[in-house]
Amino acid sequence: MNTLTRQSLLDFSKKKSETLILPRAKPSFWRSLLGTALASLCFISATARAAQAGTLHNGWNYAIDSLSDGVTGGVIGTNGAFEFYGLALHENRDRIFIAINANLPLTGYDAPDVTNGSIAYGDLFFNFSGHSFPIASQNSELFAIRFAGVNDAGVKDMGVYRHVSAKNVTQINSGFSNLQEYSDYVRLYGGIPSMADLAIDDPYFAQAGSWNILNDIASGDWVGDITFLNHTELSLLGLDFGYFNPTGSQTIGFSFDKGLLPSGDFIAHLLAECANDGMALQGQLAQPLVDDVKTVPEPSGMMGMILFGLGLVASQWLKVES
Ligand SMILES: [Ca+2]
Ligand SMILES: [Ca+2]
Ligand SMILES: [Ca+2]
Repeated sequence: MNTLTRQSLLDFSKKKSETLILPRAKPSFWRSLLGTALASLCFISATARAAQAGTLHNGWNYAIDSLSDGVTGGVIGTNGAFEFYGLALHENRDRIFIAINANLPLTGYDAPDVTNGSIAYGDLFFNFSGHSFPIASQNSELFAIRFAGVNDAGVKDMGVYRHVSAKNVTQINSGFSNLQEYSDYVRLYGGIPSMADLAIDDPYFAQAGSWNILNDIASGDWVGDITFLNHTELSLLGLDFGYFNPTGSQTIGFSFDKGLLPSGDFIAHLLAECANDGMALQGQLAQPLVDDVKTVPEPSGMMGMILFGLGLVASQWLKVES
């Protein structure tokens, strides 16, 4: 038997249901043993690939935000610079890809009277801890990506960070003091405040309080680079924000090595430095595929041995019968 590739493992996985519903009229020793072996392989294959939660389309997991919760002075919604539309994540075996659709340029919104002369994107946080955001920040158990080089993060380099704590920068970016104040303002102007996959008042975030919106990295350990992606590259990867909504003027995309983040359930989120809009994405990152591990006994080898053994038994059996 040829070496069993990942594709043939996946083919076995697809055939699992067929194997289980074979006609039972003539159950044979061969068939039942082969079925057991196939079911075992399917189990290996299925457990090696974790399912993603969320709104899936073309292999991307999307968080689609309200289109009437971006605050640009007295303007609420898509006519303003701060409207965020959506956040999306795609993964393959080696890389994680992030895409953001919004009206806010990567260089931020020019504002000479605030720190660094612009109100930019805050950092993109990933929380795998199961704790609320303030607790995970306090414990420095966040991961984060600094992709907006002009923002007011407490770390200098762009890229992926771990052991991250977060800080408030709304106070130095003409922003809201707390999330409750933001959502009250949006509602006052007729908008619908949302954090995309999470409700605006989800207890994952602190609501009331003074300058407690934590939206930039305070500190963390840099672990790797990000690579920006242009529109063509994003389209080739299947990105399609237009499937859900009209889209904003800016699409920002980047990728990084998958090994820089853990696997499992996460909440990711992003806020403008003024907290004039924000969005959260819930999802799950997959475990590495089983054929990445070459040192364990190969299923193909096991299958070959089983089939060879069965052939010997059958030939002896046929000799006895004849
Ligand atoms: Ca929005
Ligand atoms: Ca700023
Ligand atoms: Ca929002």
